[in-house]
Amino acid sequence: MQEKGLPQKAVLTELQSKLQEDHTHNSGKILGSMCNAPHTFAKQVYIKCLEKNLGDPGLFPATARLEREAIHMLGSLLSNPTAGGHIVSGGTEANILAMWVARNSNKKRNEVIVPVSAHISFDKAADLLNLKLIRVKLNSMFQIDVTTTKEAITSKTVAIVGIAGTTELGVVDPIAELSEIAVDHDLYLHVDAAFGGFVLPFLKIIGPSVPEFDFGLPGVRSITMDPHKMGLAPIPAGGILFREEATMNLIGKRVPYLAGGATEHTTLLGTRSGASTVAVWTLLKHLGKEGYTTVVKNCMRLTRKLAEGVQRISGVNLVIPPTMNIVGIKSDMVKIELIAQELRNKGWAISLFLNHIRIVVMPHVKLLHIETFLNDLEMVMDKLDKGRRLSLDSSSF
Ligand code: 0PR
Repeated sequence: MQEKGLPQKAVLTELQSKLQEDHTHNSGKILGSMCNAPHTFAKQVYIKCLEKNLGDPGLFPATARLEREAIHMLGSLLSNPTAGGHIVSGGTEANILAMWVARNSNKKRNEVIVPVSAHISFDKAADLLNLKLIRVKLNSMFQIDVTTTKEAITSKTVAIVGIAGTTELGVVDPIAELSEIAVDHDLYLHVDAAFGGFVLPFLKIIGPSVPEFDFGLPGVRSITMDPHKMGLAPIPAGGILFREEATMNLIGKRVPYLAGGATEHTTLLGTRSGASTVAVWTLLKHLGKEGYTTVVKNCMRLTRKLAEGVQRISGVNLVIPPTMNIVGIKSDMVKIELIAQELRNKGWAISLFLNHIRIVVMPHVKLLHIETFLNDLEMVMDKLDKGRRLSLDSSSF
């Protein structure tokens, strides 16, 4: 650190030039992220609330009340307006909290059944909490295989995890069937709807055939649902909801000395952002079901455009028809890594999984971006196809 501070103007100039390298959501080039440019209104309230610390709720009782109201609003979207929970730092913390509660519900057991599609946060949770993940294969629709799930249950099983909107493909596991299994075997069922939580309730309003995934199913004990993904909230804003508020006591730690008075922490973090909670509350109030339904409707319209466009390009295809605004693109003609590299060379920030490229059609993605991407994909496939033919021709000599 330098001895003497610089004037604000000089620091800003340096900062601006250093930040130029970063991608921006508004460029439309980010097609592989589940995050967004936050909603303008949320940003306005966020910066007004930066001093609020929910780690000491006695100092900020009004903000703590807003957190409860936000959780109740989210709970009502998930068929349980009396759910307990927190606005946390993200889906990772939410999933860790759920696994922590599950483990403490029966400390004699340590096995958690997860689909192989489970997000990496469950590996982190298992590592931290000394849990053993039992990974279950997927069926042909990329959902957790129910028969294998039943077979995986042992006297050590403490919980099952189902995903409502997988990271790779946006697939929804058969949560209703998992719920039955959980009830039959008295197991904890956690649903990771980090992405799908802000999509499925609104898809249901648009069209009828949306699979059940929430507290309406008796076995579901907790749900992750992230405002900083499809909820348009500024980072950090994850959501963890428990069917019964009291369940959180299983991980409660009393902090006696706080300035606002003794409190029980039921989150991983101590000091934590009240601004995030206020921003989430504000957006839920401002957008309402109608606003979020419009957001999801637009994303799905563009998702269909993208899916149709991909199917028209020779050499690539869809992994499966998209359930929500996540599209998996595969190729039987050339290695997927080559396609990804060519697209990245053209500036597209896409995600590469083992056998497919993932596009997440977030609200910052517009029609022009989809059209430009499809053009580029077509050009890339032409180029790679020509290269492939040339190498086939030369190898026939
Ligand atoms: N659960 C699911 C189903 C997820 O897809 C994710 C993150 C999480 C939990 C964890 O959420 P946090 O990242 O909030 O802790 N899924 C995104 C992904 O892996 C995260 C992400 C977001 C990655 C933006 C890249 C990016 O640019 O794709």
